[in-house]
Amino acid sequence: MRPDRPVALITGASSGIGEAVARTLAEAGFDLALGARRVDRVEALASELRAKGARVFAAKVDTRETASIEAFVAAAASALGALHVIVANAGLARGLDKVWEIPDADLEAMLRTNVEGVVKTIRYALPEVRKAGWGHIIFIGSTAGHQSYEGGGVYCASKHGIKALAHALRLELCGEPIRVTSVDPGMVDTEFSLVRLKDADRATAVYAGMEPLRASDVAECVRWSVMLPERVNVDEVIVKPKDQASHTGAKVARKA
Ligand code: NDP
Ligand code: 8X3
Repeated sequence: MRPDRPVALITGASSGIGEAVARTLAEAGFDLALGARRVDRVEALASELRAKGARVFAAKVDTRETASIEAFVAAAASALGALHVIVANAGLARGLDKVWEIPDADLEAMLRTNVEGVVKTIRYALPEVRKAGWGHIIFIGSTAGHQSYEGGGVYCASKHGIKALAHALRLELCGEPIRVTSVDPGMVDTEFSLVRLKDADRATAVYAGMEPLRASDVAECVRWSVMLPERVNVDEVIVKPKDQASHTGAKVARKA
């Protein structure tokens, strides 16, 4: 049974979707464990949410580093007494290189963060969720996990990997009081494109003439999946802007 004040652990809570999920779940009565590398941002968010009544643990975590994830999860569980909902959100894309061109640094950053970091977050958090006796693992996948596009081979591979992990974990946890959901957005206006392209004008151009999702729209999908009755498991949510009809950018309605 869902506790009165469940605890949600969110990786990548310093911006975008992770930050929005933190705000939305705080509003819904959750306590929070928030982590990212830019700990100053996470601490500022934590102060704001504490002022609204949530108990919030905030700390630096680098999900490319095994020891960092292990320490973050252990400290969060110790500070808040339990972990129930795990939002494995930390992730990024780097560049638009073709498969044969991608620099090792970008290849490693994407696979270590988007796949290995997610596996290890679950590895360390799952025993705490099992101990708590009620929980939900939320993956933040992508439409890039459903359809690949040129220049996105490794990012798409990482998000296809998330889909595979979510499907496997759903099977593995069947019969336990732990639900598994993958929320897979299309274009969302966050820092994602700036991180990927390292150029403010190019990042802005990604969303030119169309209305992308807001991070809060994706957070609402997370909240909805978690708040549905216990008997319901939302396996997968594919959510795109009304202006985006294909999983890739191939069919996006843009005003001139
Ligand atoms: P942002 O760049 O705004 O946020 C990414 C978050 O991930 C930041 O909080 C960042 O924190 C964190 N992060 C990145 N690397 C690490 C790391 N090594 N350790 C810890 N935290 C890390 O982008 P979004 O909010 O859009 O991205 C969130 C997730 O949503 C990602 O998994 C992305 O793939 C996915 N997604 C995004 C879409 C979009 O169009 N925006 C669409 C579909 C999926 P910090 O840098 O402080 O460590
Ligand atoms: C982010 C969406 O289309 O840029 O996951 O890959 S896309």
